Amino acid sequence: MSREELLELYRQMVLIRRFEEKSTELYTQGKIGGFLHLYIGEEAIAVGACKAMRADDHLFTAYRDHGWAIARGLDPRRVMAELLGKATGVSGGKGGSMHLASAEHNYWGGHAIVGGHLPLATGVGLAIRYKGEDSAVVCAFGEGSTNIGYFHESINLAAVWDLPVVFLVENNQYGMGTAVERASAVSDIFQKGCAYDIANAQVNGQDVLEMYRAVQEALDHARKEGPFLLEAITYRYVGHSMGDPERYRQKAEVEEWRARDPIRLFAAELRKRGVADEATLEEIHRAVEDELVEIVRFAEESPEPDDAALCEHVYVNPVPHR
Ligand SMILES: Cc1ncc(C[n+]2csc(CCOP(=O)(O)OP(=O)(O)O)c2C)c(N)n1
Repeated sequence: MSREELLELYRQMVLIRRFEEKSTELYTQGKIGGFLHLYIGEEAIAVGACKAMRADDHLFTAYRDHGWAIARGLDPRRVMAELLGKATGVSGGKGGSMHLASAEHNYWGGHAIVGGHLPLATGVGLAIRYKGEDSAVVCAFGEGSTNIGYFHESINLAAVWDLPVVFLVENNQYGMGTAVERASAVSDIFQKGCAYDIANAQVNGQDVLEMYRAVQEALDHARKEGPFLLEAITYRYVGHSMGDPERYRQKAEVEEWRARDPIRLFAAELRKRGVADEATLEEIHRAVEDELVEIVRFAEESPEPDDAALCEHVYVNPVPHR
């Protein structure tokens, strides 16, 4: 990877981190309604995975989706506008935080129902095989979702039909307030792939370059052979969503993971490789701050959707043939 590409990965991670911190502020000020699930601590996964994806590949995610949208190349101003329920938002201001999507980017959401998007991702995998195309699907979800029927049905069919789907588990150790060992009989989630005889692996989700390599290999396998179950080990530093009192874990545990912060680790790696010195990294942080001001200004100054928009996008007529 070139110096520019490495620095771009760093910039994206910093932007996602600051975007999330800013969202917390706006939520506290009552400018964002509904739920808000933050991605702080998990940035290396989306950034590494999206770097490995091609433009014609497809992406599905759960509700912890702001970082994914930004990494996939959606305009961060329009992502923020969506959080604020504005007409300029990526989903017209009607989806909100959990329902980001963009057909232009082959990004099919942002899903609130735990595990609900896995069968949809499998369906897109089937469409790809049916049409004889060479693209693939990345479907990201939390470890809690692997205890749900959708997970087993989707992996089973993807295996039976050799579908090009990478099932990417973001194991951040907790499903709401429940630790993975308390909810999942097998807590090394990648091993669940063995039950369906599909390729599987575990990767350090705090390391953006490892993520990039692992997803690249998984996508390569998916295109040629069929599904892959990849488990990224990570941690979320903040609550499940805003308002989570976090009584289920010790502060020391959070601090221990903060020492393995994906942004700090990557900064150290860039310095070690001689790719960037302190001044270069600081400049990236400064540029992100400027961008953030513009992101928030755009979102705040955008209009609300008008009343007629409520009736749009309910039915598709005529049904498009893609
Ligand atoms: C079918 C369904 N059941 C329950 C919920 C409530 N719920 C929302 S998030 C969540 C935890 C999911 O945890 P995980 O899949 O590990 O994702 P994470 O939040 O850790 O990213 C639950 C149970 C839901 N949204 N959908």
